[in-house]
Amino acid sequence: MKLYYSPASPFARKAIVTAHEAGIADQVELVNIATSPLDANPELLKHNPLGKIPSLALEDGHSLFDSRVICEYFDSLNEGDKLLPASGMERYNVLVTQSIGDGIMDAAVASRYEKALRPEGKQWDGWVDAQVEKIVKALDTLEMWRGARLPEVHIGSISVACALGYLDYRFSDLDWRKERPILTQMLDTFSKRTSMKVSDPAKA
Ligand SMILES: N[C@@H](CCC(=O)N[C@@H](CS)C(=O)NCC(=O)O)C(=O)O
Repeated sequence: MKLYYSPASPFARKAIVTAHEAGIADQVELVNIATSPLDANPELLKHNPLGKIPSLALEDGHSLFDSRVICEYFDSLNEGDKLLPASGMERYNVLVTQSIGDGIMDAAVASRYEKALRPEGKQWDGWVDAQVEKIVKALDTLEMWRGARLPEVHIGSISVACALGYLDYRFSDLDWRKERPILTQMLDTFSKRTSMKVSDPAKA
């Protein structure tokens, strides 16, 4: 199967990290592709009408997209400990942790597009500030919420680790580690994992 990705995309990183943690990375061929909301890559559009990465092309011709779907598919192939618990509150805690991680990435990517893609005279600082506010509130919630079980490896903590990595990569002036020792410790520990090392956007 082929995973369309870009090294800078935190959602694509989440899929790559999950493939490694699920023990199936050797089954995934990475295809580095450039795309943008204003100029979708034609090759990518064959697999995802939304033109977004990550997108996964399966051998049988089916395509899967949205990092949540791709990560769940990778976990279905996982023969070790599952990254998404099968049922109960454990499952929903992991899923909502993933939602917070994905939400941080959504807000961060939206801010990045506002600054990098929108013509200067049309940029709206108030809108960017509102996205940053979402990020800050989400980080504060994760710092306090023990239900997120951040030291463990699951689809939720993978999403959060990729979100924090993206903040380091694109939003270093946010200083997110300040007064957030639990998240700081979490990313320090996560960053030592092979899955995170091989997908580090700063080393691409
Ligand atoms: N909900 C999607 C979001 C993916 C996403 O926004 N990817 C960005 C790159 S980080 C993208 O492909 N942007 C191009 C576009 O919006 O057209 C997921 O979880 O995979």
